[in-house]
Amino acid sequence: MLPKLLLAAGLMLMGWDLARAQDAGAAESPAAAAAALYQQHCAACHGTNRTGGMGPALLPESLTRIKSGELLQVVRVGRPATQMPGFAADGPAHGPLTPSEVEQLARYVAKTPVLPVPEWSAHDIRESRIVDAEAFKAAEKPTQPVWPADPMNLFVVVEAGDHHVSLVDGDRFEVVHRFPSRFALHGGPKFSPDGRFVYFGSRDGWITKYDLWRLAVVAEVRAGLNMRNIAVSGDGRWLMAANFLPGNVVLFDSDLQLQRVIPAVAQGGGAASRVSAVYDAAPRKSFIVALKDVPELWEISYDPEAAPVYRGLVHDWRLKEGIAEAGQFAVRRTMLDEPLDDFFFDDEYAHAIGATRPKAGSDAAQAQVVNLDIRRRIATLDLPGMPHLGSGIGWDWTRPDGTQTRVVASPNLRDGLVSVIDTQSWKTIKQIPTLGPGFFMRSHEASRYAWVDAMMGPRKDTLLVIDKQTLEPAGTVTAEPGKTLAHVEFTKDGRYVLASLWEMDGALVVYDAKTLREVKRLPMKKPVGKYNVFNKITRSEGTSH
Ligand code: DHE
Repeated sequence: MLPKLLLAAGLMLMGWDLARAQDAGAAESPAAAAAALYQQHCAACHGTNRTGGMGPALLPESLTRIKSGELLQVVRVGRPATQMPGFAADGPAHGPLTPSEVEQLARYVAKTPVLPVPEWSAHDIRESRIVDAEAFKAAEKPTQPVWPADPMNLFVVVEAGDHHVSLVDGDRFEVVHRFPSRFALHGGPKFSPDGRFVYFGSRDGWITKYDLWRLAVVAEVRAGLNMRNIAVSGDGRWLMAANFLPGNVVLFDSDLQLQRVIPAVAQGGGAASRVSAVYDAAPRKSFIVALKDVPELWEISYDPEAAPVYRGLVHDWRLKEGIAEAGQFAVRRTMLDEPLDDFFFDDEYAHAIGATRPKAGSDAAQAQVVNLDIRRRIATLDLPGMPHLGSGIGWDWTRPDGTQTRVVASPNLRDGLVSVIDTQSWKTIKQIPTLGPGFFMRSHEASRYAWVDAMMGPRKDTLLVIDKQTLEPAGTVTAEPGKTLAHVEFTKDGRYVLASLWEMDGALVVYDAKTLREVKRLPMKKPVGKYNVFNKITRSEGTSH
């Protein structure tokens, strides 16, 4: 009895303390007032510590890409077609908040970090997994698409405007199906090797496995609180998620069952890091991981036959000296001079080409070329601005003297140019001026052109088409003057190019890849990325992997 009484008294005191602290806080600072508004109006859906619930996470890390005006508008009037109501008293829903409270709240979620930093443990990951029993059972059986179109020429289009995904028949250019996605998908969705399943990753850490042929969500899991991207192994058996918060990589099987959590910690248990990105290097049977805050590049093999990994120095590995870790899923580290922000590979996956951020006071970024077998940097390229190597593509190129080589090219987030690099000499052979800083670059084996946007500059409405041999501009394409046009993907045969008219009342615009003429337009809500199943699963040289 006594312990119960003590507990009750303790809880009463705690409650009193809390209420007193909140009262004092509310009187003291606008931040405390905003925090109280949050707990009163938002916590039920977005979580008491803002890590998400029925609604998305409201952490500064999750909201960086949302413009402050847009955030304000969502708090004021709500988000159509979702459970998010409008909170402004002067808005259409006549909510409970004054204009200044709406502002306070929007500023609070966008700018105030949650302290202590929220955690997301292996237990949380396991607990978050949701499985649709019927879809899961059906996913194990062979089937045919329930829609009449070529499943290899299907496009998966992410519409950020209202958080939906559209599936588009790449022959007739018609929408086959449209379904709601998790909030704020980011990065390219990844496909199973047969193209039947697609995996989406959201900035909030949710991963969704979707059966494209049966049009059903199979399973979902939350890998972290703020995720960068996901990669699926070439054999389709494994999926790895790269997280900013908490800084780690998380391994799942293809049904999104947790296998292991690997914290992003420097060699020898040193500094912790966020993870820049993870990609599958299928020919190497491994995932390659770049750390954002620690100068290390990791290779994590999913090959059951992978050689053991030895920690520290060993005289002779054949004598099994030192402590060896089983090779599969062990971290094999390449030590770098600088952390890599983003990277991609040459054709053979022998090298990773990664960008470091420009140093304070310097104008130029650096690209490091890392040989993945000898595990060290073999070349450094000085590239202007901020190359977006994750969007890089490669193609065969004939030098002016008639000899052949392979080049890789990268758009630039800060300067209006595309850097073209010879992968034999690791020299920059040309900086092609574009219409402005851009995000994405695409081509196709069957096309002589590469397409690049200028969405970060005043000419955001125009795509530049570059001749891959002459490395000269070959034309431009504008859908609507003043409206952003960006991110293209080719059809399976390379005859057509689909581009995003990146507006709330936007469209998917189809162009003839040779004549550059518009062929068709499909209305969409802020279409972002689009992904052709065949180009993805065959690792077409013109698209991202
Ligand atoms: Fe992305 C892919 C990083 C901002 C839209 N972006 C990627 C990938 C990385 C990355 C590492 C590769 C993931 C993959 O496909 O597996 N992106 C970053 C950033 O560091 C950056 C600059 C800042 C950030 O906040 O993350 C950033 N990205 C954006 C945007 O603002 C974009 C334009 C709009 C949005 O949705 O957030 C955007 N990123 C995309 C898209 C892809 C992408 C559409 C997939 C490209 C593809 O074709 O594969």
